[in-house]
Amino acid sequence: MPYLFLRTLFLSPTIVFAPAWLILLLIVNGVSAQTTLPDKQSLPVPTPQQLAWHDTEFYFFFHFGPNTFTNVEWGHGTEPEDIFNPTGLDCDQWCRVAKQAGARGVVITAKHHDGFCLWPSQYSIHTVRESKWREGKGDVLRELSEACRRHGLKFGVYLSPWDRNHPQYGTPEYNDVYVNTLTELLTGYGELFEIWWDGANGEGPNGKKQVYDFHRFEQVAARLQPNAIIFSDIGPGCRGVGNERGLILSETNWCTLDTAGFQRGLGAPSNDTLNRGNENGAHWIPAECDVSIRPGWFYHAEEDDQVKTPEQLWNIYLHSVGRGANLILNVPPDRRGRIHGQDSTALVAFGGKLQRSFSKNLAKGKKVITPFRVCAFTPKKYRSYILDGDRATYERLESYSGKSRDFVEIDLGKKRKFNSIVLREAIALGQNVQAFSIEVSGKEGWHEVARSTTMGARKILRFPEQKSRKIRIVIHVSKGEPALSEVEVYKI
Ligand code: FUL
Repeated sequence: MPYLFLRTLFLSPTIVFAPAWLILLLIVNGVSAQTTLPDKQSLPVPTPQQLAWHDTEFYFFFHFGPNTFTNVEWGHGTEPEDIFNPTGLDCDQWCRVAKQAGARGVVITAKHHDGFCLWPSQYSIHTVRESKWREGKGDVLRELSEACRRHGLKFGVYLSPWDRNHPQYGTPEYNDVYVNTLTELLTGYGELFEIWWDGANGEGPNGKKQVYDFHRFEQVAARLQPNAIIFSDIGPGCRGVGNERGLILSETNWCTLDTAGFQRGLGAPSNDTLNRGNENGAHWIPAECDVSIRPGWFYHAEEDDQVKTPEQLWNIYLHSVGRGANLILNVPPDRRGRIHGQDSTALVAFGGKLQRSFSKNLAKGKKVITPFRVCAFTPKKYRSYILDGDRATYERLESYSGKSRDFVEIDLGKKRKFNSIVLREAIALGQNVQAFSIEVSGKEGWHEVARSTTMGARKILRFPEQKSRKIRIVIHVSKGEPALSEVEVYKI
């Protein structure tokens, strides 16, 4: 039997979701859905929270704080609080730009290395409360989290462990301070989708470095925001990619990573390993690509003419989201507390390109042709779960032998022009595909138009324009039975 349908991504053994003809087929073949479920115990799989995070795909990063006003990237922690004084903070404008760019969430630097808190923390005297801004009554996190809710964006926080201001930094008590500030963030601003931990570990005001109690921080986060994904070099929720250019550098991107013996910061795996992941890594720790729309992370007026163009952003998107990673794009608000016109113009154009590119899926609702007939009950053509536009359904290529060229064939109904394919592996079952190609039927038979290694959460493949009715996704090497949740075909 070449394919088995299961409507659910979780490994439920139930067959109540299967179509009636399939149930009949299973009975006739003497196969139960239960016995055909994959034996994936040894393959790492994402948690439901990580699956939701994969779906978030692209979100904004906001670096905002005293550095915005002092024109530096790393504040010293000695800046007077009054320096922080945005003249027209407008978090709704940030969210509008994020939405128009196609982002699904935002993460803000609640506290950067200078220790200044964008909320009135009880555990610091270096906060918005000590500034003149809004007469010390302001709270950037409150305004942004509420704006996110209004605009349907997910909300997350960056809380730098390195703190160049706090007098207790460098002592064991600082870990309590960090836990307390983390607790304020995790309990005061609604549901968070991501918590961002920077690996930087420099000296504090007393010249000492801190030994961070990350284990305790993780426990607090898991208890207070169980749905939040923790970013750091080595997770546990998602990993950095070893560069701050927003790129997965090769075709290969495994969502799995080995972390034993590694630490955050200087003790992290090599940049190459972070970029590609470990093919047989023990943990599901997928890649998140971070990059700024400007050369710096914070706003600097002299960089107004160095904002990335829509084309550059598109290229970054193809090399991050298009290679199975998530993209966190930094868009630093200016001294007014607004996104500068140069940035918003580029972002709106990029968002339009994104929207247009993926609006007409030529394969949606079309037919998959089974490579061979199984029995009298299998329709030769059937409506497929990989073409239904629903990422929660999938099909497994059960005939996969590990040796032969097993493929899925798609019939677009009539000849169409296309130049891009988007594939989604059913990663809830783990990441299996190691090598695959795309073939298109032409006058002289089938010819290859693209070839790649891993597939993962999302793979965008571009190739010269084709005009054809039929497409094959050929699996060359896979750890186990390949399972696809979506195949989309576009003319971009
Ligand atoms: C780095 C920090 O040192 C930068 O200032 C920035 O926040 C970037 C996202 O992470 O490690």
